[in-house]
Amino acid sequence: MDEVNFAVLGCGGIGRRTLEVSTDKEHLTPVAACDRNGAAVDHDGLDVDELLAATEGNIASDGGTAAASGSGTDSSGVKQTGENAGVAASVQADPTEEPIEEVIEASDDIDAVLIALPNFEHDFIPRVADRFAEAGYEGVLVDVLKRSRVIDMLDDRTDEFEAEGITFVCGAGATPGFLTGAAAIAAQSFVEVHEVEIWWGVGLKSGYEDNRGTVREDIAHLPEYDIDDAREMSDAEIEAVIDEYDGVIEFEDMEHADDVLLERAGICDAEDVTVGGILDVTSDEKPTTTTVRVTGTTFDGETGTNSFELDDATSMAANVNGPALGYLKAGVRRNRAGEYGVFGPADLMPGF
Ligand code: IKT
Repeated sequence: MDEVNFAVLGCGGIGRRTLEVSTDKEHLTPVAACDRNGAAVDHDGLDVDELLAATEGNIASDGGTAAASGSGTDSSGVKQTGENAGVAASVQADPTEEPIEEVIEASDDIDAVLIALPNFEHDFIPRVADRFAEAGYEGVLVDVLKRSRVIDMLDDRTDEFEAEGITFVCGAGATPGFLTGAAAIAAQSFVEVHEVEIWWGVGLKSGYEDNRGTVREDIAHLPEYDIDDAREMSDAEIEAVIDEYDGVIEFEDMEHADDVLLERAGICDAEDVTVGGILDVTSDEKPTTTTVRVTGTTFDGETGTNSFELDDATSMAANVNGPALGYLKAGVRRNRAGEYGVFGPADLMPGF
């Protein structure tokens, strides 16, 4: 494929690891990165090593991604409990109060933008997309959002994206994302899919600092909390919740968009998809093997379950950021072929 210039909005764990993974991938050149404090733009390609060294251990307590929106109501609203320079510490960056605006202004030669921002307000990522559309951006937007209800908000913008020439790839992390795509492949044996069970395991002892944003989003799935609680809680309060569970939290019936993304691809009903998993912040070992199980009936009347397992040795960082960049490239292919609108991971797999 031809070269792809891309930008990353948000330089917390996901943003930084995506930049790192991209250096091992072909045809990908990161040309812009920002967080709430600053923006780095270099049309010849960022020096990723320098940017990572400058931001490592130097991110805000919310993961450094929360308020890359610039100001006011565009902030995702996480309570700020510390001040760090973030991207602005890089020699390639300038401090700015309008980081997303800086990237939009530089977006003429940007083929794809990875939105690596947490979504503590459900319409936050759709509103970021609006800003690109209103500025006349023509290219790919990719997000790693989790919540099912955001997909409808993006679908509502399909006409606008098509008119502007935007290809939006939504839910492109691990789950939804990698595992949704795996379910779409596993469903190919069947003419009717009865059930999709997604079960993940994540060990985040050394990776905890880098993934505070993800852990915060996970806490919002516990029955006693919601997204507003998770947004408002201080870091100490989040850690107190984790301590209540002795560092190992099991999640059931998570509102993850794998369900609507599989339904809109015609594979099964959203209500037949379940997502759950175990997060262990006391160990880097996965507490359980990440598995996708797809049960269905074949054309010749057999009922079977196709299973897809991730290796226990592959990290969450590998399983989120590799697929995110893979879906980004798939989005660029679609965009260059003139296909615009909203695509989920299952739409980029064999049809059902
Ligand atoms: C996500 O970031 O996609 C969701 C997180 C789960 C990641 C699963 C990775 C599994 C693996 O590496 O084996 C979580 C719900 N925050």
